[in-house]
Amino acid sequence: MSTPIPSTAAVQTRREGAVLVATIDNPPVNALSAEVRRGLLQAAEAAESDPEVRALLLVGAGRGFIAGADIREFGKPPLPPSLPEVCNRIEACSKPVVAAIHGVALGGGLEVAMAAHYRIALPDAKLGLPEVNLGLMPGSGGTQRAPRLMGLRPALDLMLGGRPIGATEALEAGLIDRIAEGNDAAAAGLEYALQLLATRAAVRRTGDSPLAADREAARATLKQLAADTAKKSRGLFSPLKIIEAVEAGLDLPFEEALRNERKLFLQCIDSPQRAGLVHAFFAEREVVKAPETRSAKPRALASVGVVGGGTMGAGIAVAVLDAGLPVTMVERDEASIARGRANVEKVYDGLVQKGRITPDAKATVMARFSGSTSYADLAGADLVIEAVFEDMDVKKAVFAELDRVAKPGAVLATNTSYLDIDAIAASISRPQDVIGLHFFSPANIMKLLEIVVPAKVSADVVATAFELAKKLKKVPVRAGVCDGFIGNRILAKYRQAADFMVEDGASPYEIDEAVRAFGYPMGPFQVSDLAGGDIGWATRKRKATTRDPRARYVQIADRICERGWFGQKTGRGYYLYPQGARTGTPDPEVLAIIDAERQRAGVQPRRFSAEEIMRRYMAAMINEGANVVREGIALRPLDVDVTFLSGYGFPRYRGGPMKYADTIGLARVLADVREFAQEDPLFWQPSPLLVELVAQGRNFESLNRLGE
Ligand code: 3H9
Repeated sequence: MSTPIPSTAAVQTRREGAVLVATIDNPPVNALSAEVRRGLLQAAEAAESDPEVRALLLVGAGRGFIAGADIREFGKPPLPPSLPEVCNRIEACSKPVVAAIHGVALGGGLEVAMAAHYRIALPDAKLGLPEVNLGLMPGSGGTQRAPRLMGLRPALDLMLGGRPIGATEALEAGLIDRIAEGNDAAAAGLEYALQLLATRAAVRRTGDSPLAADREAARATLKQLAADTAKKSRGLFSPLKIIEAVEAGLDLPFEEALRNERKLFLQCIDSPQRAGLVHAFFAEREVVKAPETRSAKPRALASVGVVGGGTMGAGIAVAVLDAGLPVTMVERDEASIARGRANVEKVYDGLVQKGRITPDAKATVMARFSGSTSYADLAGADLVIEAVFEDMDVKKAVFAELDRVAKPGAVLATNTSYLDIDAIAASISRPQDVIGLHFFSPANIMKLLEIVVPAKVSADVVATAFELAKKLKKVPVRAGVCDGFIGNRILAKYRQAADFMVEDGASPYEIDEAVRAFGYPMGPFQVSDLAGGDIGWATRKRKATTRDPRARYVQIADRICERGWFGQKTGRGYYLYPQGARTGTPDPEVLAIIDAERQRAGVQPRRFSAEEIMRRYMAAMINEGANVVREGIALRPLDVDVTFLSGYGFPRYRGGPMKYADTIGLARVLADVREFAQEDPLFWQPSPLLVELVAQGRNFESLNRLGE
């Protein structure tokens, strides 16, 4: 028998005998909105004041327990009650409180569970404190309660790593008390609560126990961890705050430690890193909602063909195999297909060697792979991805074959990074089926997938490409057809800006250092050495005839390539790589080549500060980003951001180049472009979109929200 008592829409309460069951119901993920917080507070108070209630059970409706604080509320004026207040009220309850967890209990969600007195979880539960991924730290007692339940080191791993753990691990760590079989969290929780009542189990407040048994040992651990984290986290703010909050908890009374945690949490909330990371979180969820994914249904996608077994083709094949789909690879002759198969196998052999997969698992995956020298074997494929040599005639020849053999309705994709996909589509009888799928190398690892949409393609083909990205766990960004699409088109501009700076007096090493200090894992010249200078060289030669004769052209890279110095694979490029070293050392001969080029160009070298290097680098990137948005090549500024976050190593905590531009102010970016234009007005033409936004006092974010 259950007696109905007042509920809010977001937290419904009902009586099950002596147990008050509070169900959090705030789709899609039960985020802790102000209404949920109010509802939880009311439930705790109702449990306390109702003499017939002897225990409180917290459970989530739908897919999971609670996914955390409502991220959309960050940066807005706070609404009462605060989550710490709610958690403290739950913990203070004089009757046992049980949290029954299924699906996710993340961030504030796990903090609610840790404030309860007992925790039970279903086997599918994922428990985590991922705040660090958003530039935050647990702010509702997590830094104090997690170490008390789990021990210092496991709690710090949970908070600093940001990755959730499963139910079994949580049980072993002491984070939960029990695992229940089945799929009904409410029933399991109720049974547990009744058992607790039957055994007269006491209220058990996490905050009552000490944070660490041996404070001196804990202090030493934290000191070491802080030093390691400072090194590893490359300028991130919140990991050190997490350690600081835990350390303070060693000495402070629990309530004061909570107040201190709150103070540090608010510092994180106010940091631009939090704004950048939350922007990245939502932008990554926006990019998948391209118009065609709403207007059309994807076509069937059960088998994939790949044409070409080089590095790119093999990487794509691995990505598709990893998604559980069968792959047929076609190459022009037996030797090439043998090489293609070997390229695929090499990836799995590497994983076997590292102990990441078993030889049996490799065999299972390879059983889905077949190689062929006949296009006819692609007749059954739902999707064929072409990854052959980057040359228009070669690509058109492949597409003529595909047009001949592919079944009606098969999606025909090209992995070109520069070529005109409209021209490829126009060369066959079914342009509506042709799309660009621009993978990044190594294709089985890199997250970004540019989905390049030519004029004649049908909407369901675009929707299929997004479906593929989902299966492959890639981050898809919709791009229009132009030279370089979103990413490489913008890259070409800031790379040029970097080359100009080198000719004007900065060394490649200074530029790389400035770019790394900004938060990138590598600078542009290191990237060039890694990718191979020959690729860019071939592109420059191809474009030489169409280059604007008035445009400034720096020849340093050509001088380096002419010597056969293509980077890591040849042992030297901009850097020296003695005996196959992975990190390069500066090369005096490269500096001499640069000097000679400066003299030839009649340039008087000058010094560049790291700050000026980044001003120019970013101004070139942002200005071209604005052009890409203005021309509709990217749907919105956030699509540019996601492209650079997922494919080009842009520091995530800065949110992407367009978010960064908003952070420093578009007026400042425009002023920079105009200042640099005084030296080179042809290169530094302010983007009309940038000019317009500044004139209207708007930012890029205002364009992200259009159409909502
Ligand atoms: C925190 O808790 C701070 C506290 O310590 C202290 C406070 C004082 N809020 O990812 P999906 C939306 S910090 C608002 O596509 P999935 C999401 O935007 C928080 N909205 O689904 C999307 O909306 P739309 C710590 C949220 O099944 C929809 O839900 N928690 C939130 O692949 C579906 O999401 C986290 O960091 C949220 N917290 O994955 C967890 N979460 O449909 C962040 C999701 O309009 N969330 N949305 O695009 C996740 O990791 C994943 O979303 C989750 C579901 C695993 C939950």
